[in-house]
Amino acid sequence: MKYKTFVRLRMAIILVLVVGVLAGIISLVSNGLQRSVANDSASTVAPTTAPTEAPTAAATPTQWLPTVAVAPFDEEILRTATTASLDEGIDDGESVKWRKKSAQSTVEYRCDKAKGFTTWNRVKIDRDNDKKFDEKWSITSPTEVKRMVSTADDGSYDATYDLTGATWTRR
Ligand SMILES: [Ca+2]
Repeated sequence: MKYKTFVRLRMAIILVLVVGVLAGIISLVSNGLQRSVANDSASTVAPTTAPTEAPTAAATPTQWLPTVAVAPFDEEILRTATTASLDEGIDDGESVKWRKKSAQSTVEYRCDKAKGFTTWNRVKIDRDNDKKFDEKWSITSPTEVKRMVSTADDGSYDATYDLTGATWTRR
């Protein structure tokens, strides 16, 4: 190696070392400053981690278990069926029909006068307004109710429940 080259190399190494040391000092000083600033404002700094977003709950499939609690909507229907006047409906001589439609569902109450009933004795419920009744209820008395369910909402009533207190019990 020529002496000139050696000198250049040595100078380069020294330069790199000096720059490195300077850079180190600068970074230490600035870190120290930042830390003291951070300490001063630590109490006001909000956590930066965003709360983990809960996975979107999929629509809970209706579970047609051996027993199903009487839902508030069911209670409302039972209450209406056992207390509402027949004057609410349209009398065709044979039966009285009363259709209550909301944005979510349609409930159809019937009183089969020709069969001797004087109160709403049948209810048909379309829970999703797809024009197919999900359920058909037969109400013999406020405590004696048979509930037939089309679990697939396809017009086939494949599950039957009886009202037992605050519970539907599957047959
Ligand atoms: Ca339906």
